[in-house]
Amino acid sequence: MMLRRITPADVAGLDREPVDPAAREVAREILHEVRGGGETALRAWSEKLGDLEPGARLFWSRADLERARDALDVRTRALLERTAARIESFARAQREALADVDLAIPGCVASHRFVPLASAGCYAPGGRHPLPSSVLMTALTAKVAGVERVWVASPKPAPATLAAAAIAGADGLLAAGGAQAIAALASGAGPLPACEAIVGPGNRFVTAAKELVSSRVAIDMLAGPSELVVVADGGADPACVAADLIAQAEHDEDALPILIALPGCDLGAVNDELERQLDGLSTAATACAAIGSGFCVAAADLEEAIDLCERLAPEHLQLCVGEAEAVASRLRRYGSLFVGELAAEVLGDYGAGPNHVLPTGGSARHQAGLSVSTFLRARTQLRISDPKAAQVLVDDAASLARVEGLEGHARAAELRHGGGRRASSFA
Ligand code: HSO
Ligand code: ZN
Repeated sequence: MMLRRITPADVAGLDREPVDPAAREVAREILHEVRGGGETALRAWSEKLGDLEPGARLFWSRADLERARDALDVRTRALLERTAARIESFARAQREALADVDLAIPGCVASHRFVPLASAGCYAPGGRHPLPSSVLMTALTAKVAGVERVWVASPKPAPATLAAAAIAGADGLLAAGGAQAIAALASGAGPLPACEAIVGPGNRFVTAAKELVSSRVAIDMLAGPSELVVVADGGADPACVAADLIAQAEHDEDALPILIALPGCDLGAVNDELERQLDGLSTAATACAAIGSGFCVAAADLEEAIDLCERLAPEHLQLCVGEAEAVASRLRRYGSLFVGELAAEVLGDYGAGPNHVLPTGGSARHQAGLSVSTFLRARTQLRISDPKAAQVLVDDAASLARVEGLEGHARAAELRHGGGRRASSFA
């Protein structure tokens, strides 16, 4: 297995279309039916698509989830709890960094307050590789942001997924997947409330459905297959470089592993390591398919490597270079940056702290990954503290209103001259 070599000139932006048009049409029909038919339509679609055995449980209550958590083997439970604690600490620090504002300007206080959304639906894929880590990343972050009702949706949930939902403090779990799960999260069904935000990665039907509901609810992003760019110099360990590329590649046949090789990086050794490490790996078939569409590009120097990274704006960016901090300080466009060979991307996947739900397909140019901000909205407020001091504001508003030809605005402002009718209450 060898990474295809391309030249720096051949590197286009990642810009992959996040939504497949065919999936969008399927999702549109399912959304329409579940929105109209509620729980019955949701169950029917889940059974038809093989996500739910006839008559099986569709909704797991908080108490059900806690029972699943208590039934989990102690080691896995402790592992999930330790991981949750790290993700939670990071999310709390993020929340505390978002301060409310009260700005005093003459006669007036302008404020903003961070207000959490009321409800959130957190999707986590099921299938061959259920991702309890993604349940922790999304549901815990929503709870730390202050979202009152948090539901997880995941088809055929594994015991660890149910336990992770309990550990994250989720209020319930919908055992459904695909567009029908997104439809139910957006519209509500049975005990599941209509959610104000829907987050988390999923397959192309999930992504298409998220796009379709995004005019009614907040979404985190339209996530595509995972991608990783490794920048490696002559000192990089070929075994680490290959292992990092394989770790992303094993997610999905469409995942995209990319190597930017600086002078001195031993490409032959990296390819040998790919070969060696893929041999006998349980996920080799998927990883090989992804590595087949990945590529390697030799950068003439650090400047060119930085330029390539900025052009790609990848989801994950791993720096296996000697002067990692210096390079890090020059990079802007990435979902999450892993500074130095020891800061392996998989440590981020599994809850070192920063979230692993990240923008893909080059959207890191304009978008951030999931964080407490995904579940918060800054709402602004205005107060007049001293009507006399606020006179300039009143006069300017009236004047600007007349510049715009909006006489009604001008009069509404001027009625506040000197504090308006309630002037005495300011005395
Ligand atoms: N690399 C994935 C997250 C993940 N990896 C979950 C393992 N489990 C997207 O950041
Ligand atoms: Zn991963």
